[in-house]
Amino acid sequence: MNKTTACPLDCYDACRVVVNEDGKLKGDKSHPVTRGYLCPHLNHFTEQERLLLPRLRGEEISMDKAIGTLIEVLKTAKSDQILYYRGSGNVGLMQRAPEHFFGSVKAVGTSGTLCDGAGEAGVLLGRGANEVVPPQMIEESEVIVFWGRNPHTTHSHLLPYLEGKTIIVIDPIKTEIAQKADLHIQIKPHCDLHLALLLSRFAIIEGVHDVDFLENHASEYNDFYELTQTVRIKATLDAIEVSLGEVGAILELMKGKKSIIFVGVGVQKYRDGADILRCIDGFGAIMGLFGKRGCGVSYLGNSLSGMRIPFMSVSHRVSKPTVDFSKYNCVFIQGANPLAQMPDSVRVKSGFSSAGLSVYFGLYENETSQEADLVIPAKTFLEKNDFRSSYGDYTLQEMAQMVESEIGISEYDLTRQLCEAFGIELESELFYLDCFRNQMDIREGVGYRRNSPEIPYEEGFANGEFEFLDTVDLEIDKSEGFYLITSKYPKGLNSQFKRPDGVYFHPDAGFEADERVQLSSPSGEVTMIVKHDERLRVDCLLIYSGTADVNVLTPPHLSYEGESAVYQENKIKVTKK
Ligand SMILES: Nc1nc2c(c(=O)[nH]1)N[C@H]1C(S)=C(S)[C@@H](COP(=O)(O)OP(=O)(O)OC[C@H]3O[C@@H](n4cnc5c(=O)[nH]c(N)nc54)[C@H](O)[C@@H]3O)O[C@H]1N2
Ligand SMILES: Nc1nc2c(c(=O)[nH]1)N[C@H]1C(S)=C(S)[C@@H](COP(=O)(O)OP(=O)(O)OC[C@H]3O[C@@H](n4cnc5c(=O)[nH]c(N)nc54)[C@H](O)[C@@H]3O)O[C@H]1N2
Ligand code: SF4
Ligand SMILES: [Mo]
Repeated sequence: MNKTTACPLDCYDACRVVVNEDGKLKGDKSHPVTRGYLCPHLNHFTEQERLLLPRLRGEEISMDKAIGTLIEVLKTAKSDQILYYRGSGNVGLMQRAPEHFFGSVKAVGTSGTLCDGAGEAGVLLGRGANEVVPPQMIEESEVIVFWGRNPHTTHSHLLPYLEGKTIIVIDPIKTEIAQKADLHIQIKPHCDLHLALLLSRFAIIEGVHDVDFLENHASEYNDFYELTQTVRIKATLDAIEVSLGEVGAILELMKGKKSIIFVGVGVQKYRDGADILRCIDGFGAIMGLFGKRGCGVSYLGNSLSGMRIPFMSVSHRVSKPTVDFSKYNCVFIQGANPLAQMPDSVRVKSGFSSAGLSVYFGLYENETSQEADLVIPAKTFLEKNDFRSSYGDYTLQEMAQMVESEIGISEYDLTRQLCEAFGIELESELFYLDCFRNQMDIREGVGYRRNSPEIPYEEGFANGEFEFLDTVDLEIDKSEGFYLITSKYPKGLNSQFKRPDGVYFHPDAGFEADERVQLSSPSGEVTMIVKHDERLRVDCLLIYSGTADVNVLTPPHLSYEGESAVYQENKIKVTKK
């Protein structure tokens, strides 16, 4: 008999997965998002080479010995010298179980993100809460805007909904969706704030703004209009390399139409990422896109919003993108590969090597497992019980254990052993699973988070009104060098599965395919092999997320709001080797 679970990977789609009698994974036709197919990550999931045995300083050991060693070190370390660092290798809710132990012993955890935090801070400042537009809502819309988001790579189950819709894409790369779009604005990177302000200004000048909506839900819009008037039109259009005709064309296509703007992490990998999202939201408000069927501005949602998490959480935290591993006697890494994925890799690697006991709890061999003192293999999502809440819609799905395996340990079982050794109270696994199950509403065979909105912001904004940005920094980075675009790779998921390599340039950028170039930024230097990609602008270079050493080039700064990494802040100088 077929059994169903859900995909645990860090992805908007949160697919329902059918496991047939031979253990093969398939998409579920009856699920409104998956509609029958999975992506290559899950189609080849069971073929992935994984860690089989625990290791202590290079030597294979038993699981009992591994956990014994960990307990010994944890017992002697002071609580403020223990760091708990969890990544997003598996976004299941039971991944939070170990935090119950680390929170109970008053260890240090992390705050902020390597991902969407700058943008989310902007969303929260404007709207008060972060609600997403589920893909099914596209059926009721007419115009879809992809703004710094690449659905063919990162949200493929949204594509079937796009049939027959007018598509606008704002992206420095001519992505697949840009090639199919009715209008593609190949904007210069880090200029989205300016474009959003100009769009808002011209929307009002041309009278395509939604006065009713603004009077009722965003009454300060005249102040925002004044702010947009501080943008010098011609000089700004020249600087961001967008024409007046293109601004007009966006408004013409959206005028009077039900429109959804899907915004991705691409626009906010900068220190002022929060302001950028807030200006895009501001444009959405000017057009009256909130609280209506078939409309919306949708960023990455918060998969925990409205949910009760029954585990203890850490009370003391340090910023994740800038954490200094060298300060801790025990560093516990779970579901993450910080040596490849955190910014400023040179600093991260040296900090990690001078930490006391470094522990890697994961599925695969990678940069972090290679350097860790103690390696503990995890169980895969098919081998343990969990629940999956989505950040691309409001689904909450049960992930029941599908197979037995001798390999690895689950997050709950490891937590249980640690709690036992320290005399910390922990409920049964069933208790936690029931707690998540009790927060699920099942409608037409699909589980949803209880109290999730049918139409985002239908009840208005959490702060009463939409709050526009009231000051902006309009400076455009004119420093020397190429813009770094570091976006997601189709065949991999951050540093899991197939790893990309090389640096991509437009063929006219002055570098030959296969030649070696030295790339340098204020953060560091690396040598990479050149590949060509005609979809790029000539002033940009592309190094996919997951490429070894890409983060040698990225800075150790936090976004001004949201404690996020800012992967695209540094310009890159290139010299031939
Ligand atoms: N296949 C695959 N899927 C994934 C992932 C993966 O690694 N691989 N990762 C998952 C994760 S962790 C996340 S957070 C999501 C992210 O999903 P997306 O938001 O789609 O992420 P990115 O690919 O980083 O960026 C999207 C687009 O932003 C564009 N961009 C870059 N800079 C700018 C800019 O300054 N302005 C504008 N307008 N556009 C810009 C890029 O060219 C890119 O096409 O994807 C998830 N899905
Ligand atoms: N240059 C650049 N850097 C980036 C980005 C970028 O776009 N460009 N994107 C950033 C973003 S958006 C994100 S979200 C981060 C992601 O960065 P990380 O959170 O570090 O995620 P991954 O690189 O996918 O590493 C996940 C690891 O989790 C482990 N794992 C998988 N499943 C399980 C499990 O069930 N249990 C346990 N214990 N472990 C498991 C696997 O071994 C895998 O190696 O990277 C960020 N870094
Ligand atoms: S990675 Fe995303 S698209 Fe692929 S199976 Fe998982 S949820 Fe679906
Ligand atoms: Mo992410």
